[in-house]
Amino acid sequence: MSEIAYLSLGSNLGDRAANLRAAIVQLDVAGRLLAASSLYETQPVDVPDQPWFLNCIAAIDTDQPPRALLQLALQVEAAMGRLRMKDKGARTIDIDIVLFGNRVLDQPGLKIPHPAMHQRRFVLEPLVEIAPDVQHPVLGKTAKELLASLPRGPAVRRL
Ligand code: PH2
Ligand code: MG
Ligand code: MG
Repeated sequence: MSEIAYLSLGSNLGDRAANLRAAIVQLDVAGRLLAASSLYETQPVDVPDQPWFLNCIAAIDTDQPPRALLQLALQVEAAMGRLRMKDKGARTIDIDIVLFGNRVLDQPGLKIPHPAMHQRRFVLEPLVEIAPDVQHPVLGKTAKELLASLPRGPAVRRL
């Protein structure tokens, strides 16, 4: 049985929009693309001293188990020449699994839902654009509800 996974993509080096689009195309090895949000220009969080990001969300219908999907996402990052210079620092492409059906996983290197997704406007705004009613399986709230309860924070602007 296939499941719907929501991936958060981010880029803040090089041609950011081209990087996001290329990553979405390459993710077809992982499943069928159901929807991709608009691109959002976002102020960096956690490590503020780096270029602004473009972020988006892709929804894919996948037969892969979560660990295999993670491996495919990491392979796409590597194929696109991602270098990990600094934790949470600038990168050509970052692909994170934010939701995977209603699964809850806490394994080394693989936490689903993504542990910070409900606090990040750069995740929730594009997620609400394509899936306002998707449920967070631990918090029991929809993406729309999570976004509505966020305090004001770093800037997120839909392009
Ligand atoms: N990713 C991070 C850290 N900070 N800030 C924004 N705006 N967008 C990101 O994708 C992002 C971030 C770690 O992966
Ligand atoms: Mg990330
Ligand atoms: Mg990542």
